[in-house]
Order: sequence, then structure tokens, then C-alpha cells
Amino acid sequence: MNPFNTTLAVIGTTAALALAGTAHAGATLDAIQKKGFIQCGVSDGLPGFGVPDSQGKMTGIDVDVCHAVAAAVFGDASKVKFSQLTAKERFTALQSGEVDVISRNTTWTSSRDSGMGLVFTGVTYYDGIGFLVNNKLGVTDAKQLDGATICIQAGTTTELNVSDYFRTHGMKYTPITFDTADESAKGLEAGRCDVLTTDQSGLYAQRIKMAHPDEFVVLPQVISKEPLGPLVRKGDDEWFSIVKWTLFAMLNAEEMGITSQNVEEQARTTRNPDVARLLGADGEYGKDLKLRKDWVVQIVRQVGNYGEVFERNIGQGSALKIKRGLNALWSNGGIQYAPPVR
Ligand SMILES: N[C@@H](CCC(=O)N[C@@H](CS)C(=O)NCC(=O)O)C(=O)O
Repeated sequence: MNPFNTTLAVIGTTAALALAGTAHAGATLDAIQKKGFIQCGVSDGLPGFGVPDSQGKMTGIDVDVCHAVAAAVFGDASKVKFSQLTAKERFTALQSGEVDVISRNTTWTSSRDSGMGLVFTGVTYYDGIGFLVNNKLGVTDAKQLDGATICIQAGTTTELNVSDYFRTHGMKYTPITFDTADESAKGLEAGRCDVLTTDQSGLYAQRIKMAHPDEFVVLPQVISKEPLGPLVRKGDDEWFSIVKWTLFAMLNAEEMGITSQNVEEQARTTRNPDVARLLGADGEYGKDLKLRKDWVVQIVRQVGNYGEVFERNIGQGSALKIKRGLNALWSNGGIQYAPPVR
């Protein structure tokens, strides 16, 4: 157990913030190496993003980001323990040192990135707030929602963004706030509200959990920017870089056509200098990050490139069938773009 983390848990959030801010670079990785695993804060139940399967094993794109960091650090993607966190609990869990990283459909905003002693490492999924409505209402456009009763989840960016949207369009609504996404979704199913609102990804995820998904439709509009990504405590640049470059490595691998199936062969035989650098066949780019030479090989072999992880969890290989859209690579009409490893 890391004594630093224990102290933080005891002294509470404000003091923890001050302390976390002064954590020396490398403290998090040292502690992780000592305990032998990464403690990762994930969702308390969002299909495709972070949810236990029938055996109780966590699955999802956010969960795979944690596995990828473990593959980079240990060469073993299984060296992760998960803490399932509600929207309200998540930031305190990271501030207090209870988790090393949060990967939980969390929107990158200026206040979360600056005033909380925390820092975002990148964007795993570009999202936006949408509306799930009962077909019976005959609503096809968000502007028809004047006077609606809306189920919303507490402690999220959704609360403010929805209020802004209704105010901007001179419309009224009655919010009903719940602590978990499941409660909000049940509220919609039970007819307590006309509309459920949250990140569009969350709406698709909640919809497939419903007894009669066909009775509900996700409206086409997105009313906000919700760039979702992992975050770590401020003050440990080394750990920040590791989490940040893990995602970049997954994106670069996809861009170069490196997959879990061909990565080992590519590492051995490639003549492409970019691929050779990324896979550690040329140079020591892992060393600068305090990682193994084959860190990217391990990420891609054990977890997959970004596209593989997307398709398996939330795309065509999943029940959600979310299209790549904004989350396609920049070279393919989307905005996912990673700086190069060189
Ligand atoms: N991206 C937004 C919303 C995140 C959020 O917590 N969304 C809900 C609804 S999709 C969720 O994940 N709930 C899971 C749960 O707490 O049960 C934020 O960062 O505030």
C-alpha cells in the first residue's frame, strides 16, 4: 500500500488537493510498480463503456483504456483493479488517492481540468448531450420539448448544459434528478419523465438495457460538446504522460494499420520507419516515458488499436452499434488525431 495514498484518504479532500498538487513526478508510477497493479476508476454500469459482464469481469472502452495502460507499464494488461464509481463519487476518489486514474465517461471542461487538482490526458470519445424520448410523444426534434419533464443524473455536466439549452431557446422543463444512470432510465421507462437526457453514448447504452427499447428513440440533435477522457491527479507529469501516450499509441497504431493480429509480425519485419519507431524496433521511445521498449506492441497485442477497441465495445461488434462519426481518425473524416511517436 502506498503510504502517500493512505495519508490522502485520511486527511480529506481539501488537504489532499494541496498534497496531490505537490506530488513529485514519478510518485504514482513508483507506487503502482510497488503494489503491482493500477487502480482504475470506471463507471458503475454503462454498457460498452464500463460494465461488469455475466462473470463480473469489467468490460468497455473505458475499461480497455485501463488495460492498455497496464500493458504499457507491466507488459500485462490484466494488472488492473477496478473501482466502480458514480458520477458524484468519481473526482473525490481520484483526489483522495483511492484510484490512480479515472476512465469513466467524464467530460473534459476547464473547471474540472484546472480547479480540482486533476488533469485530463486526452479524449477517448467525442460525445454530446442528446435526448431519449418515448415514441408515444411523437417528438422528432429537441425544440418540441417545451414543458417536458426530464430525467437527469446528478453530479454531471448534463444538468447545466440542459438548463442552458432550454433557457437559450425560451423553453421550460421540469428536471427530475437521480444519482445513477439506471435510476434515470427506469424513471423514463416508468413514465416519471417524458425524456431522458445525458451523453448520447449513454442514451444508446441505457436504451439497450430497457425491456422495450423500440418504444424509445434517440433524437438526432446533440446540444453540447462532451469530450470524454481519462484524468489523473495534477503534479505527477510522468504518470500523466504515460496515460496520455497510451491513448496516442492506440490511435497511431490504428492509423498505421497495426492491429492485435499483425503487431508482432510488424514489429519484426516492418521497413516503415514510423512503424519501427512506434513498435520499438527503432529507437527507445518507451524509455523516455519510463516504459518498456515494446510498450506499444503490448498495448496493441493484448488490448488492440483504438479502432479495434471502439468496434468491439461500442461499434459494429457490439450491441450498441455506434458509428465512428467524430471518433473516426482525422485521416478518415473524424477528429481523432494523435501526435507522432518519434
Ligand atoms: N459526461 C458527463 C456525464 C457522465 C455520467 O456520469 N453519465 C451518466 C449517464 S450516461 C453515467 O455514466 N452514469 C452511470 C451511473 O452512474 O450509473 C460528465 O462527465 O458529467
